[in-house]
Amino acid sequence: MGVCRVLAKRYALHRRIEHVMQKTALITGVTGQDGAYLTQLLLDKGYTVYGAYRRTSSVNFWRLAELGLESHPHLHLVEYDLTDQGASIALVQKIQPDEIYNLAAQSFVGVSFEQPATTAHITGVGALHLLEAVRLVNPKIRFYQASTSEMFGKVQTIPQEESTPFYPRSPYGVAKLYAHWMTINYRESYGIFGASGILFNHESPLRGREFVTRKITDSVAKIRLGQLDVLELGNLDAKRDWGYAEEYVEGMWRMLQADEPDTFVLATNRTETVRDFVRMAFQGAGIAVDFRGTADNETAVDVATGKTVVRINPKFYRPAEVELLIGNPAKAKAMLGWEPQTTLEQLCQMMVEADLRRNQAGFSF
Ligand code: NDP
Ligand code: GDR
Repeated sequence: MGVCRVLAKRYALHRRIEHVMQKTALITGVTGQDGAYLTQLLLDKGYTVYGAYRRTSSVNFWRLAELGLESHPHLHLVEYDLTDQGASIALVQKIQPDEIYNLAAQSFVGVSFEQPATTAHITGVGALHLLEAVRLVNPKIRFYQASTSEMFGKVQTIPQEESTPFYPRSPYGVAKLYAHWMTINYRESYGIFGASGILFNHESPLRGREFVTRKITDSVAKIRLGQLDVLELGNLDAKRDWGYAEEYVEGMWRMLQADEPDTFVLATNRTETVRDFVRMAFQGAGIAVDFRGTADNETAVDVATGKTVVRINPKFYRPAEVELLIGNPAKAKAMLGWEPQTTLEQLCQMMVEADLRRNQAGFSF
């Protein structure tokens, strides 16, 4: 009887410690690529996660569903729009999170030229709304801002690192730069733990189909399966530093576990052209392609059949382009122990295989 009571007491104490140690996180942009992977990571670590999504006529949780998280008992999906200051304060007040990951954004560079003001409101001022909520509700809440290599834009030095000067080339890049500096300003003005992750492009089978890597792997899969004839693209010469999204969300989490708030670059330190990625994706689907012609007349031809499988459509060009990105993640490695593991070849293969599977099943988001 005595032993039982001691064990019961010990169990209760253990549960109390567990409860104290169990953290609560708010993730904005939970329906996006990074939101899904970060939700998975934090749930695996025992967090209670509040995933914020905005109201639309048909909200889509397909990424959470793919990861099997949609009905996880510790995931609470809450409706929230980043552009609403009052709603930001109310949400933070209600949830009282230990950590906030601000992943919500109008994140498509191309669209930011068509909708610069919407992009500024969501991607720029939206971050300020959350920072204000942290300042007013509880300045001890740790805040992560999803900054981007697009802030480097017209690059001045190679590779880009935390101290490289910024020169954004799109309304999206400008809006993100505002949010980045506001995060630093709240860190310096109010002592808020505001971390800014300058993340280079990161991709995965959960990437949206409007972004070039997934557009390519999805189209290559369709061409392989006879569901599409030609893939139309814009600038094939653009060079990007592409990493694997699941690894990058781990970097976000590490930034919020550090002793001090800081700014970190996450990247692979390798850059390839869009053309290289196209070749790699076709190869992953068992198709060898040959590029012919130049500029607007460039095409890629299936070597086995002689059919044109890629052509240029100038409508995918941008008014101002970011030509070359390559990041140096040395600071993240030294201070956070973060390093990319997956090669671009592995990442591309993973995406092609996922898209072959989905398109074969007649289902692709
Ligand atoms: P996604 O485009 O996949 O996700 C963006 C998310 O923001 C979606 O959940 C979207 O919701 C949500 N959102 C958009 N507008 C609002 C709004 N007004 N209120 C609330 N939520 C909103 O982006 P990623 O997951 O790829 O990226 C995550 C973050 O990291 C973004 O901020 C992006 O700009 C940034 N980033 C991304 C990089 C990358 O390579 N992936 C690199 C560097 C930075 P809905 O589903 O309704 O559209
Ligand atoms: P990016 O990604 O603009 O780098 O922003 P995206 O995949 O859209 O473009 C990469 C490069 O490919 C060129 N490109 C095309 N792009 C698209 N989307 N569609 C095409 O048909 C096409 N053809 C060529 C683009 O011109 C560009 O040079 C992404 C987003 O996730 C941002 O939110 C994030 O901040 C940055 O990565 C880092």
